[in-house]
Amino acid sequence: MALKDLFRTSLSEKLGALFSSGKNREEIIAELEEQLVLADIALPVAGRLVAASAKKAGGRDAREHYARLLRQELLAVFPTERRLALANGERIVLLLVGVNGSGKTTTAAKLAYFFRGQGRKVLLGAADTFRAAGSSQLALWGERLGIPVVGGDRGADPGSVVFNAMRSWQEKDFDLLIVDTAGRMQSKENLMRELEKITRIIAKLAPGQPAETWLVLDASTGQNALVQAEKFREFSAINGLVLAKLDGTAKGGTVVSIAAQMRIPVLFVGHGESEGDLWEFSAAAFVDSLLGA
Ligand SMILES: Nc1nc2c(ncn2[C@@H]2O[C@H](COP(=O)(O)OP(=O)(O)O)[C@@H](O)[C@H]2O)c(=O)[nH]1
Ligand SMILES: [Mg+2]
Repeated sequence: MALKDLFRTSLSEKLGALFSSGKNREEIIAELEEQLVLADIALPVAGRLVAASAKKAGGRDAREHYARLLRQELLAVFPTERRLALANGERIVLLLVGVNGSGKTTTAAKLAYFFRGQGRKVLLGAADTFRAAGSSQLALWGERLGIPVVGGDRGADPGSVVFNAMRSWQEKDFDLLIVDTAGRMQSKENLMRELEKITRIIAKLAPGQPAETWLVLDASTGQNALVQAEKFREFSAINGLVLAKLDGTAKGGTVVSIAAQMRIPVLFVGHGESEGDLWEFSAAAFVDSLLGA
């Protein structure tokens, strides 16, 4: 399945019916907002999208313009498209952070599979030594996918796992090191300190790194994902989002809400529990999926 097919049925049909109905401008505006909210776009975001479309539509007949204008407004929610720069032999450390259960470990495995599929040499670092199964869960993925994993025992210092993983990454000429981290600590301060320490170790062994710190969010939790995101933003320099568990939300509007409120590029979306259930995010394909292309 392609990204543009993930949400094809929900909003697109409703809007199609709305735009081809004989309703007047005010009715269309009201119903448009309602439909966006029903598609899981947060009310303030839906309100802004509709107001912006209505303003641009001006006095013209709403029906002819709204579909096009709404598409433009939705695309504008995703201003920055980034691709991970692995071209030209660039070598990258990618740190995955997020709360417990958001999908980090699964995403680490999916990303490893994705980039290996692009011909990259990938190493996984299992720095979630806090949770009993955290490190071995990634080791199992590594075994299944044939991708090497550097880990540590339960309770081991995550910093030392990262240190060892960095050494392997450098000595054995891997293109990409994907570091999975713990999402839960006894306190927020512990988690913060641990992530800071990991970041420091990476920066010391490879100055300028980590180039990438991605926040993995459980998109099926809607507004709660945003609350989590804000917490993490307080203490890590996040420069990319991965929205996991989109299969747990029928409508996809959560992606719009998160992107609109975070203003951090959405880089990948997860939609299922297997290694292949990951898509590199494209705003155009995603908006096509929401509105029907
Ligand atoms: N349906 C679905 N489940 C997912 C997805 N990503 C992760 N999961 C599941 O969510 C649970 C928690 O994921 P995990 O990777 O362990 O989260 P972590 O605690 O952040 O490392 C596991 O049961 C995963 O199989 C996804 O995109 N879709
Ligand atoms: Mg995990």
